[in-house]
This record gives sequence, structure tokens and C-alpha cells, in this order.
Amino acid sequence: MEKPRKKFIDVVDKAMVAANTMDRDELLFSYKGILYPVTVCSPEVFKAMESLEARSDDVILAGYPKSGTNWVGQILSDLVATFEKKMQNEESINDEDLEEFPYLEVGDTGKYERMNKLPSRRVIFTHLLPDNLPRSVFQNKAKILLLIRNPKDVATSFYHFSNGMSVLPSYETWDDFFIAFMTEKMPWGSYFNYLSEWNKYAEDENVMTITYEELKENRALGVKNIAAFFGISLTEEELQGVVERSSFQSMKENSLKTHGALGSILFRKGGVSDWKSLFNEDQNEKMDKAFEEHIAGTKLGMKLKYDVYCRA
Ligand code: PPS
Repeated sequence: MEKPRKKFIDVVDKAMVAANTMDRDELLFSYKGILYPVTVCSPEVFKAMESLEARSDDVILAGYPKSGTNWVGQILSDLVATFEKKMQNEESINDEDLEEFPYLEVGDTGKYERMNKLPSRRVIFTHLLPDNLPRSVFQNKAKILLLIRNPKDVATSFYHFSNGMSVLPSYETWDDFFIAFMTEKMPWGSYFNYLSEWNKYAEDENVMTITYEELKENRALGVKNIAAFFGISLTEEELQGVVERSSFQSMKENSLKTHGALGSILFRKGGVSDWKSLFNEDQNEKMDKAFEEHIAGTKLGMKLKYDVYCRA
């Protein structure tokens, strides 16, 4: 994704400017029991979203915030763009005029009608719970890549992001943030609820799960598996290009072009275990207990390898 993403940057810049003039308690609204930022989401847009006609060849990326969406989103967009280029598909959505904000739930009420007219393949990111996605996603058997990351690093990343990104409420201390994270006060809802709800789909043939940590350990293998799942056939050399362009270093260097001012906030550490710099003993215990209670025994819980990545 080396080309500038003008529309993406415009949307984010406008949201950040609008949020700067708002009080902390005005930044979020609740829709169907879940909080979202008012500067990028609205009930009208959520209702309009139902008109999206999902396709079996859509490339959907689902992940709780701070799980590495922009990273895996880069991989998916690059795989699709490389394939389209190879096929010389002139109708490809690479055309800047056809660009839509990649997160499904962010946009205007006309977005979904425009999306319905876009040529395949569409790459769509979302932080939504499965029940809040347009019904056609499951009815039409769109393929979904479900991205998960260990809860301690998600919380750590979310804390820093909340304090850097004006559209989200900031926190005076990590301890305050931790309480909010554990008591379901986060935008896009609770991490544990997210995993429990998506776990119901984890065995579906149209859903592939990948963890942030496994991708960190072997990006080349991850990219290969993702391409195979979506039926994107590329040469070893083409796949290697996708791998190289998705390194943290490379994405961070390009981030002014791809993400504008957001880039320096979003591409923070890009690693595993930074939670060790914030969690105290009591917080470790509380997180371990919550993990045990909510998701340890589930397929997604096991995929996370909590004992490897989260034990103090
Ligand atoms: S968002 O705003 O919710 O969509 O954020 P999201 O993109 O899901 O997650 C942001 C974290 O992903 C890290 N990141 C990466 N890690 C490894 N490699 C690459 N290429 C990469 N790109 C982004 C990013 O740094 C955030 O994690 P932290 O721990 O805060 O650094």
C-alpha cells in the first residue's frame, strides 16, 4: 500500500480535528449496547450498512481494535492488488476515485450503495461483532480472516492509542485504563465478549483464524496461508514482495503516505510482550482470571497460546 490514500487520510484528519473541540464524555455513543466514537461512526451509517450486498469473493478482515488490523489489512490489500495487476484487471478497485474507507463501519450513509457497485475483489476491514455485520456477509458466504492478539498486548496498545488519538477518550493513568478495559467500557465493546462471540464462527469453513503472534513469528508462512485461504495464486517471488512490504519497519516508514498524522500514533512498537512494561501483579492476576473464565477453553482461547505470551 505504498500509494497515498487521500480519502483515508481526509476522513481521519477530519475526525481528529472534530474530536479536538469536544469534551471527553461526548466522544462515544452507544449503539445496540456497544460504544463507538461519534466522530467516525453513527447510528444512521450502521442502519445503512444493512444494504451492503456481500459477495463470496469479498476479502473480509475481522479483528478487535489493536489486534494488528492495519498490518494484516496491508497484507490483504497488497495480495489482492498484486493479483489484479498480474491479471491486468482494469476494473480493479485500485482506482483512487473508487477508494472507500477500508473499515466497514466508518463512512457515510451512501457508502454501501457505492460499495455494491465496486468491482471484485473488495477488501473490507471491521472491528464489529459478527451479529452486527450485515446479514449478507454470512448468507453469501463471504470469506473472513479473523485476526486475534493476546489480551495483554491488546490492552497495552489500546491504552497508548487512546492517549494519542483524539477521537478516543484518553486516560490519566494506566490503572484507570485497565479498569475500563476489564469492565467493558471500550469503544467496539469488550475484548472478551468479542472473542466469545467470534468463537461461534471459528469452525466455519469460510472463516480462517490467524494470531498476531504467529504472524510475528513467521510472516512468510502467514502470508502464504492467507493467500491460499482466499484463493489468491501468486508466485513465490510475488508473495515475498508482499512479505517485505508488510514489515513493521517498512509500514512505519511509509506511514505518512498511507496514514497521515495517524501513522506516528498507530505504528508504535509492533512487537510481542510490551505488556510487561505496564501490568502489575494484581492486574496480571485479574487478566489471567478473566481469560480463564471467558475464553481459555474455547478454540480461539487455545489459539492464543496464553501460557506462552501472557504469563508473568
Ligand atoms: S486499530 O487502530 O484498532 O485498527 O489498530 P490495529 O491496526 O488493529 O493495531 C495496531 C497495532 O498493530 C501494530 N502493527 C504492526 N505490528 C507488527 N508488524 C506490522 N507491520 C504492524 N503494523 C502495525 C501496531 O504497532 C499496533 O501495536 P502496538 O503494540 O501498539 O505497537
